[in-house]
Amino acid sequence: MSSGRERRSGACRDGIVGDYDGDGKSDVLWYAPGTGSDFIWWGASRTAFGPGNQATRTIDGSYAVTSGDFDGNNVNEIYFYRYG
Ligand SMILES: [Ca+2]
Ligand SMILES: [Ca+2]
Repeated sequence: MSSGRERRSGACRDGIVGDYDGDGKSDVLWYAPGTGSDFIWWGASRTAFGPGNQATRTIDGSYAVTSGDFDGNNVNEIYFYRYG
């Protein structure tokens, strides 16, 4: 797994890589702590990877985020953790 950070539309987002739909291609969750918009870029072998192939998600709140296959079914889950 790797991660990165980007700034778009005024929100700073963390990119969390994982295969969230289990198709064998890596996807990226772009998560903005707080109320900024969040979305997933779906990995694809024959179409453009990026904003043209994305789904919007609403994750309000500020969390530490990571991903992994925590139950061993070859699909990554996203783990949100709030300190305190
Ligand atoms: Ca995938
Ligand atoms: Ca899993």
